[in-house]
Amino acid sequence: LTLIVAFDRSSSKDGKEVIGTISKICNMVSGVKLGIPLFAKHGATIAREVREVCRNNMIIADLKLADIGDIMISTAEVLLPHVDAFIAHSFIGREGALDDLKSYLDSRGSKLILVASMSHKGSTEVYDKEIDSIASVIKGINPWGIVAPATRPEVIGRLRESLGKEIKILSPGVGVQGAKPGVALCNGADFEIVGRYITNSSNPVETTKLIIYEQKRRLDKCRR
Ligand code: NUP
Repeated sequence: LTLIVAFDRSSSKDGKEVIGTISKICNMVSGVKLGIPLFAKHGATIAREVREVCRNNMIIADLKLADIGDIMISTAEVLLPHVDAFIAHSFIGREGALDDLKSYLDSRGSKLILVASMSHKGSTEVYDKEIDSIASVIKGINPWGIVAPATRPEVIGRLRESLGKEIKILSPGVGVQGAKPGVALCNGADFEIVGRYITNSSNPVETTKLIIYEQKRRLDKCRR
């Protein structure tokens, strides 16, 4: 399984329609990523409810943590019982920040995922210019995974080369942001993250099936 679905919004007061949609697709995907707008609206409850309907999926809290270690740890503590992994920015560096968060998450059996580069154009202004420093922060922390852009597959290739085979690479930007399903996988990613293309679709289940089919088709071609 190479697909992670991103849920960032709800249209109801209690978020029940999001839980309904997630429950229909979690058996087809490896993970579910929850975004800041959902947590701002529903708090930790939304993660607890997702966990109840998707017991076997990796649930990722995408709060893009970027603070001093102490605050990131207190933030993670709130969601720890309901999620499996946390996304943090890498540009904040190791000492007093990512090293503390990593030790904390390790001690609680939770995963850390670091943003290495982003899918929007502005990511080339700083993140991609500093890719060597970013890679060195990531090597020093040794997280479970990183986020790298499906929209710039050459960046995925570069990070894979410098960080080795073990680290998981999660790539957003597929669908609405323009990357085609399977391209990031062909360039070294382990998972593609798809949000609005699925969540805004009139039939999220069929759209998920279609993306999985297209990932396979593209992978068959590039692996030949
Ligand atoms: O660089 C990033 N780009 C990105 O879009 C890092 C991310 N974490 N994301 C997230 O991926 C974003 O917050 C959203 O949840 C998802 C992409 O959503 P969509 O463009 O497929 O709707």
